[in-house]
Amino acid sequence: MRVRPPIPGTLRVRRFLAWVTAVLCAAVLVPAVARADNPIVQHIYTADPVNWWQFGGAGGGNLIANGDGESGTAGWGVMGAGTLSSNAAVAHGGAASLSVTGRTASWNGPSQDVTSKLANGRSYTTTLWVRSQGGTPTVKATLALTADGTTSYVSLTPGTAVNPDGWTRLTGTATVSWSGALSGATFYVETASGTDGFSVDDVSLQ
Ligand SMILES: [Ca+2]
Repeated sequence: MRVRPPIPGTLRVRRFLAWVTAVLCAAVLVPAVARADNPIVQHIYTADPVNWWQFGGAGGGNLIANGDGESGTAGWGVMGAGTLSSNAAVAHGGAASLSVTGRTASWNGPSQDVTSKLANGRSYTTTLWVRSQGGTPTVKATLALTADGTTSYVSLTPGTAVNPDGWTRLTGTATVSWSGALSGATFYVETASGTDGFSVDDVSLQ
């Protein structure tokens, strides 16, 4: 049986120093490699642009573009059937409102895509002014959310009767949340029933 020769003292010290050096090198080099190559670690060190709504905090502006209708129909569309136009004959504020005519279903009305502007789980306050072109329809603002292929509807304001003689204020607060990946979010104004034409002005969602 072979007996291991004793390790001389100087060699022991050298081995210890080599070990200490290796540990120190690893301590310095491993985080450096992680910073350079690991996207998760790198994310901590980079200043990515962050939007206020990602924090779900208070403040921020109106998510509805051209909510006052002073820029024609810019930013707006129609949910389903109907024709949207800028109406200078009636305005709650400024010089014009947005009018929808030719509706064929109660859910038709002025609409706007807000998909990229919402924060999951946040509370939103909606305010708008509505006036009918005839009749006294009950009007409400709704948010259609499509996530993971399923569409759900959030009531943003209670249904409120409006009339052609003046402007009626609609307002409400609702928590907006969804499960999975949000692929679409449409803000729109509709009636509880019927197809009366109506006008909206000073629309805000914030
Ligand atoms: Ca206006």
